[in-house]
Amino acid sequence: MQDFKMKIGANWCAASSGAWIESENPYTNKAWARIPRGTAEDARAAIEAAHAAFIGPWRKISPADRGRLLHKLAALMAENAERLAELEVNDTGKLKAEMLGNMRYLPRWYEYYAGLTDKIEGHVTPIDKPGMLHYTQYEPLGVVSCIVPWNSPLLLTTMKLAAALAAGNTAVIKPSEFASTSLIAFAGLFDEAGFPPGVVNVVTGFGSELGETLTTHPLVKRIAFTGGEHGGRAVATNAAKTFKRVSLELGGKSPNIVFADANQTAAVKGVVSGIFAATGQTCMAGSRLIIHSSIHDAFVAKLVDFVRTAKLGDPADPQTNMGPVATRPQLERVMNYIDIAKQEGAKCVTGGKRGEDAECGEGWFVEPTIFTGVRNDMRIAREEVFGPILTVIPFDTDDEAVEIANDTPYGLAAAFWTTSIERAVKMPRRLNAGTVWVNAYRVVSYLAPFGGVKESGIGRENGLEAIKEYLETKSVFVNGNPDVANPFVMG
Ligand code: TXE
Repeated sequence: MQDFKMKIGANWCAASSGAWIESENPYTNKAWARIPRGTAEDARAAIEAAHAAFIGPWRKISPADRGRLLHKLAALMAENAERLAELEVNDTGKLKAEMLGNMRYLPRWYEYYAGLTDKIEGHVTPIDKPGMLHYTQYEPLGVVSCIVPWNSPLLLTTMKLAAALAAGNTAVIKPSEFASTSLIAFAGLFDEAGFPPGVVNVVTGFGSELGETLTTHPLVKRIAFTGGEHGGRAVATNAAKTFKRVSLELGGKSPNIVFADANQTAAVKGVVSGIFAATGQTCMAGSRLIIHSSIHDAFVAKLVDFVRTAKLGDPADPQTNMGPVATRPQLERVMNYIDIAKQEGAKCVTGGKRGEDAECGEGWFVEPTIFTGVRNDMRIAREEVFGPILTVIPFDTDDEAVEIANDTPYGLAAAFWTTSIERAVKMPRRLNAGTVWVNAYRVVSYLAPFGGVKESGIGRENGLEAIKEYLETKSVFVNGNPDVANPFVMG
């Protein structure tokens, strides 16, 4: 059993209460590490350390030097990719091959935003007041609380932190109680890169015990949250009470539409990876296959054949196609939804059980599961399962496909498969989602804005515009004639 400590300012610390939480490995079904069960007092200490760094050493570092530090961090992440991937595999059961790819790609975020640090330029306004100069300047906000879930700790943190730091803010990261170790190891890289202590802090523990402080403390100026609806609502309420800026990246029930003219071989692969990658535990999972009725039976048959070849087992084995579900509560939730779907009258055409292959051992496996005969008003089509369950819903006309796709409280992502150029051009506008993929699924880039509409969230991460989410615009008026006081007062 390994112990991992929190990072508060220059110190590595246990919780002030002395309590620990055991981190379980979903493949072995055994606790493998301990993380501190941080308290509100620890959260306050981390916020104060972040604030001290913000008003102290971090502010004194020039934007270009801030960029150099971020480049060093990116290089260290690349060097440590293997170790960081292993930690996430231990905590989440995600495939090592996928995590390694992930870790090797994440440094790009820091490199990209490093390049922006010295390009955050205000402008001179052609102001309508003679003799007066007006300009804008962008300033960092202060301490940012980054609250992230268990499914992709480092990726989802990076999507917030790289822009936040490049803009000149400092941060307190609160990982999920189920998956904290990679972020603790990551915090160590900031010391190695030469960041001043306190720029990045990590406090671990339960949302119910730390969340209130991290979202209401007066020194926190911005909250960046990814997680479930319940936590998201609590965070948004606290942000409103204390007028903090907030972004929320919440769940989804994303449609993956296959038109009759699609390349079916490509679409089958896209549908499978859209829902079963990461064992269905991604916010953008394509959990509703909306398929033209003329190809329904043949396409479902191909899907089932493909899915049945999936090898479940050790996430570290390169031959494994699907790992376990990441947490015990999640396992119960997924199995419960399988029962709900059956009770609602959906037909399970493959899967529907705990993984029983010899390679599954004691792990928390669920077979990749496909339900046909699903209507869009069933719970299995409306509620986010966050597991390896695909629902199949037929349609006849393009209008009907759009109506079904948009008939959901969520709006994170949508995809469609077609060889028609007309559809490729027209459909993205008609789909209510923050991201639309055409003949693709699950493509993410540090360059491409990501976020949801409707109950999938507020705000955008990644790309050029995300840096503005971490900046305040200051408007400066300079009266060029100091002898004439307030010549243009309004109101
Ligand atoms: O998320 P939580 P959970 C979905 C998925 C899953 C459900 C619940 O359907 O079954 O959400 O997952 C912290 N104030 N997604 O319970 O609780 C918490 O400690 C402040 C979607 O794991 O939202 C953790 O660090 N913070 C999803 C983080 O919020 C609070 C990813 C996320 O945990 C808090 C994961 C509070 N009141 C699950 N309550 C996605 N969109 O990617 C909790 N937290």
